[in-house]
Amino acid sequence: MEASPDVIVAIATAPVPSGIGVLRLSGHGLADFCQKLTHRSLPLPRLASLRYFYDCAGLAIDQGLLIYFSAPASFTGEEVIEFQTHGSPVVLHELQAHCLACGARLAEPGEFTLRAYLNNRLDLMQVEAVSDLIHAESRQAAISATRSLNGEFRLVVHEMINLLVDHRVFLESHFDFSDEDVPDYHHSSFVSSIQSMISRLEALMMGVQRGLLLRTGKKVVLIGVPNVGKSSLLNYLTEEDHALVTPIPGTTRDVIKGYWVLEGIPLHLVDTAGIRSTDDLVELAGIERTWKEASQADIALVVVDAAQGITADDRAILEKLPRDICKVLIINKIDLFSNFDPDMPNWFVDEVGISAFFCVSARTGKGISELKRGIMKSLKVPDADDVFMVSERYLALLTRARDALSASLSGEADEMVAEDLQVAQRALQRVVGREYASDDLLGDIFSRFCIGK
Ligand SMILES: Nc1nc2c(ncn2[C@@H]2O[C@H](COP(=O)(O)OP(=O)(O)OP(=O)(O)O)[C@@H](O)[C@H]2O)c(=O)[nH]1
Ligand SMILES: [Mg+2]
Repeated sequence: MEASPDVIVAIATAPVPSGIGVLRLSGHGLADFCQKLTHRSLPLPRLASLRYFYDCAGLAIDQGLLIYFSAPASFTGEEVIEFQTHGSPVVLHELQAHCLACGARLAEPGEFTLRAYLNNRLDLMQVEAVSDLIHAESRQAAISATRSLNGEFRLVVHEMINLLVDHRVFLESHFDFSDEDVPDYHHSSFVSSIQSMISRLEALMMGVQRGLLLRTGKKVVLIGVPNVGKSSLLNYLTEEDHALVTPIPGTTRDVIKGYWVLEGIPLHLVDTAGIRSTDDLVELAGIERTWKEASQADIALVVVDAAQGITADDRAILEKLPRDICKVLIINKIDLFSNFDPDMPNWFVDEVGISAFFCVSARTGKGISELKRGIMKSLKVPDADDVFMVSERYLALLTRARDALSASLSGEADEMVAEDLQVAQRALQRVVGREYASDDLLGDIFSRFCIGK
């Protein structure tokens, strides 16, 4: 991907009737576009100017605000014009058509941000933060993305690179002037400096892991025999009437997905067809899907009916679930008893491999807050003070840097220590650097964007 001198245009807002809509142009020589679309010259940069906007036929189609940004003080680093129209998709399309007729071309997804990157307005981490912010599914995810966009993460990494450079300079001078009076490098201040860098890296890694959890969330599947209240629980937890609930066993036949944000963490909750032996082809196909969903889940909520107790069929489900997923047993319908006692011996918990069990009622909500706390615990949220919304790639680089620093502490010769420090520095430079970004990587990152960004 290379910078192109074309003027690009895109509708930056969602294509639905709304309060305002924004059409964005970026490139050079935008005075001509301004003249043709508004019949007036460019206003002063960064000042909102009230204008009529004209279509290809020269008719005023809307009146709104025009803001001009001169290069390089704009999002893309080029000249940019934003037309703020009334949010009519028709108006926006007509104005876009006029821009195309004046020689602009339609922007590719993410092309505005790509230009910002190519013109050094944003580094790669900030580019990804823009994408994360757009796709943020919770308030915490948005706040974290904004912090990455502001470069807080980058700042910490830069600080560490500078420290490593200092250490390397010191070591190199040791090689060059080894006959002279340069103090031994393996002194305690080196060890404590590297140890503190390792701790800072580990804190960063925790922050990134927490950010990843906030961004991607976890998949939680509700599974069990028919009629135990899986769909009722889906509806209760998501506070939406997603799934049909009836007293007829086998009501749910397909996979039903609900979105649930638990303490800022997006959970993709999946209700499934109840598992039983049946000749009904539709139900069988549904049950096949249940197992497929379970095989991809992070957590399985295995639901049983308090009135039935744990049956052989329930046990069979627990045993058939993949070993590596977290299994939480939910005993539902406890409202049917005045004082429900689960009578769950420890040996049973161990034998069926569940991490916890909860007694709840999807009808009255009893026990649900304990269940929520239990699910939070199963999510193993990394305990980080800072949350960084950066891509998973950075986690691997931070890990490499951390490992190289740990190795440097046991390096026997100065040359080996120097080499470890260099590996760590390179890994950190790749976190913040531009020079290592291959075309493939850029393509990957920018393809996640929407048109107009
Ligand atoms: N008393 C009581 N009834 C419940 C509770 N949860 C669900 N039910 C009832 O149990 C019946 C089955 O509930 P569903 O949520 O459809 O059960 P399901 O596990 O999704 O069933 P299938 O889709 O057939 O697998 C319905 O009549 C619900 O009203 C509960 O906590 N207490
Ligand atoms: Mg159901």
